[in-house]
Amino acid sequence: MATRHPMATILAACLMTAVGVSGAAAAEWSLGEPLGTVAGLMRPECVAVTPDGRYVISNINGDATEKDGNGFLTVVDRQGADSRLYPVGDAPPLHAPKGICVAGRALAVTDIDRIAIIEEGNARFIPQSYGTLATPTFLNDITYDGAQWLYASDTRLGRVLRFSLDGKRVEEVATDVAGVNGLLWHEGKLIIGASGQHDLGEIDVTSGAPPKWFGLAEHFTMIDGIAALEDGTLIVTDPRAGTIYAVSPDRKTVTKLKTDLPFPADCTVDLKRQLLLVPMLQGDTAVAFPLVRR
Ligand SMILES: [Ca+2]
Ligand SMILES: [Ca+2]
Repeated sequence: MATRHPMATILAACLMTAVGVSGAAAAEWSLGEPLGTVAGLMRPECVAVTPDGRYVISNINGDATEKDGNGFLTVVDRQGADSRLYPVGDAPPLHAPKGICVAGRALAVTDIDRIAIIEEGNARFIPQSYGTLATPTFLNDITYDGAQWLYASDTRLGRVLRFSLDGKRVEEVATDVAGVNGLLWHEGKLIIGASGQHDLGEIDVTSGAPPKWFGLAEHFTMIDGIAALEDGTLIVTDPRAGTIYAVSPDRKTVTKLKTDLPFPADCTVDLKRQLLLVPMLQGDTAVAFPLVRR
């Protein structure tokens, strides 16, 4: 049976409101006080926005590497938070779901050593085989190029992999990237965050060149969520520091937006409603912050 969390009703209410956006060219961003909170989550790692405007939250539920079969996805819609979007019925279990991205009509979800492609309550898992590549032990964030490839960070093995949606192909895009976690496909390039470098960088996947780092390592201890605003500003979470940052479109300026948060993980932006959605992994909540342009 689905459970509705009463704490989610405020967030559900804000799903009905679109916040206005000013048209200023050069902007600085801040975050308002939380508009809503979803409680009752179980080690939430990531929030994604579906094309129809619902929010999907992955719940690791237990150890991040254990194949315990108890991971699940929560959905937040206008009715509130339903603790079980997936799995339901006889659908195959998830273990420790982390990154989520929308790929066409499906959701792609990383789950330790595989990716679940979930559509209409059913899941299939990719890849069919890793072939000669080492099998991942900690697939983390995932992003879609909108055409062909799903890109996923393999944090423990320090790689970025890409997978064809049909599960037939898997390739290494970058290696020797210690602690690679956050990924975002943005304007034809792959933005990455890595704890080894403490930095954000960019990969041109067509060149085969190693990541080009932005040189912002002094600001970060760990980089998890990466989201982009319409002006090219990046919103970045540092879970270890409990902080959310903005990185300017020229990638030169880093601004603290919120501090003292309980492990803010893989965030996403709802551009339509101008909300930043942040799962708090150690708070068992997800919080919606209004994006305020000054
Ligand atoms: Ca689990
Ligand atoms: Ca992550």
